[in-house]
Amino acid sequence: MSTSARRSYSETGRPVARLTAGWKMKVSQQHVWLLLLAVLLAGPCTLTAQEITVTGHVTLLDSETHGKPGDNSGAVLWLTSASGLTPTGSRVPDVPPQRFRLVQRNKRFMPHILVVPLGSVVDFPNLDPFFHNAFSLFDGKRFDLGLYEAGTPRAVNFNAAGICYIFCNIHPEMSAVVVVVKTPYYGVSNRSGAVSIPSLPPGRYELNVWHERCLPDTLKGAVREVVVSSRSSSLGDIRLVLSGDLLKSHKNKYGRDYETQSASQLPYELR
Ligand SMILES: [Cu+2]
Repeated sequence: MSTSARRSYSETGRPVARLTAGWKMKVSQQHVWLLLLAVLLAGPCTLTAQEITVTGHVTLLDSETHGKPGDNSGAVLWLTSASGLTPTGSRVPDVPPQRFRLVQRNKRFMPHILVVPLGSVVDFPNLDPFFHNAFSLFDGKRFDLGLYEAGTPRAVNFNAAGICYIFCNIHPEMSAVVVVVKTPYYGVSNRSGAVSIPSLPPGRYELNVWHERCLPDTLKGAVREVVVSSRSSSLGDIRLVLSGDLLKSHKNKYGRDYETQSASQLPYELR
């Protein structure tokens, strides 16, 4: 409060009580703001103390490697609760809308495997000096981005949960998988097989697993309930039997075999 304000109040004869009340109000408002600030600052600390990072290990059993240690990457693990509530009764937190990139470069989709929370948008920039296509028509979100060249914006909103196999209608060797999950709790195994899923509230969850070379029955058999607590944060070793390369035998977007590459490429190449 300014000096002039103080003077004008004292000149009218009523001001002292009002001034005092005003100050009291200001002081109590300050207390409220300080309390709010303290709660805001303390909140995340309290939550963090209850959140657990779950770890696990994936072993991919491939008959081609004859039991030798191989590449254990690309297995997707996610933890869900069917009720939409966390096992402690609070609502599963909404994952804010996120944006991802699945790039087309050197006739490859990169990354080959992408996990996104439901509702995420993925950009598909073409970074090659010739046309590409991206389509997904067999499972999960279905779309066909048509033929397009570098600099043409193309994006897809993945608003349906599931496994989305993505191919290019010109280049049969191009493939990617977008795994759309309805949970913020997911992770992907690295080459050594390690998986880490951060920030889980303690409780019971359903563990789901996916790998592009696993048959549906193998994946169904891997589903199990897990208990997450400060004393139980390991998923242990998850062993998955691999089949042949299921993506290699895919069809084009018309459900037919691809034509020979040289013939199919000619109309679209710019160089
Ligand atoms: Cu292509």
